[in-house]
Amino acid sequence: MLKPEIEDGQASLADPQFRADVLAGLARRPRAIPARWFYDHRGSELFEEITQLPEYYPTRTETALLRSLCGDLPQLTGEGRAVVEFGSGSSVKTPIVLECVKPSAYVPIDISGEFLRESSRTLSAAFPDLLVLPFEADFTRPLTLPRTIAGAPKLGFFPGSTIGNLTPWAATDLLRAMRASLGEGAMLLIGMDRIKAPEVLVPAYDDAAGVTARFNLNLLERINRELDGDVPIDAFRHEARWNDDRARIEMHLTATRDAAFHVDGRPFAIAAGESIHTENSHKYGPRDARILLRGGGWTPLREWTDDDGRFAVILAEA
Ligand code: AVI
Repeated sequence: MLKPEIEDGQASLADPQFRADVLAGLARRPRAIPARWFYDHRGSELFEEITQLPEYYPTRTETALLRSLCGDLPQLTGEGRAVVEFGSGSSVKTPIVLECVKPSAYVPIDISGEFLRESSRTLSAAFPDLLVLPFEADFTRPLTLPRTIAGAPKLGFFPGSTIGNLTPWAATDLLRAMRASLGEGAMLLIGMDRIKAPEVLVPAYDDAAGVTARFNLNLLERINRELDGDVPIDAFRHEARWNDDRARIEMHLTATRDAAFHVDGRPFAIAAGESIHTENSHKYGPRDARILLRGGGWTPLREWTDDDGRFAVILAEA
């Protein structure tokens, strides 16, 4: 979870950064709005639904991989590490890693305090003897971690192929920031989605039940609700495109007819066929993933993939 949500009807409480990103994103060409704004309350619910879809292989593939690599992990990481998760750790993946690594402490980092507190409470209940230290912060910048874990070597955990939502440039910066935050002797366990046939990739982002379409279109609903918009949602359709040159799935909201609308009092127009680019999900082949990690200051140590080579979990050291 990346941002706090907002109560229905409280347009005046809109995040100023949301307003700035939407207004700038609609004015520029090509139009683009950062994917972080998908995750209001409804968007988070829809993303949860996406992770259960038959077409969306990443979540179940990575979860199965983590279960199978668990036996190997303690001897690779050693004992007594503090696990630092980049993200609130609300998924089923966190307990799998905590159970096998048996960390000295667990530090989930997230910008949304509400999500962080909720997931930390759940984890504390499941692991009553574990020191859980929720840390509300923007992990895209180097951080000073809580002093309580200053002496312990760290194991960073960044599952879900969330790194793929960043351009390689920004992904490298993030990996470097993580390395700086985790310090000497750190390790990183990271999930990365692999390049594969568009026949598999595109349906994963354009499912038959239309959940991903609702997830994408919810951004327009959020704009109307929070930024006093009158975007005609029925004038847009969800589109998932494989961009082979950049090895990424792109999500777009494509206008099905010419449309004019307002956001925050400002007029905008879009012609039929034009789109608002809303998300990138980069995919990495085995070598690409290793180069990305090395570019971010990490040395890959071990890699696990499923039998079909769809998804990889990589352990790297600083
Ligand atoms: C959160 N992130 C890793 C997801 C992905 O696969 O890029 C977001 C998502 N967008 C549509 N479906 C899933």
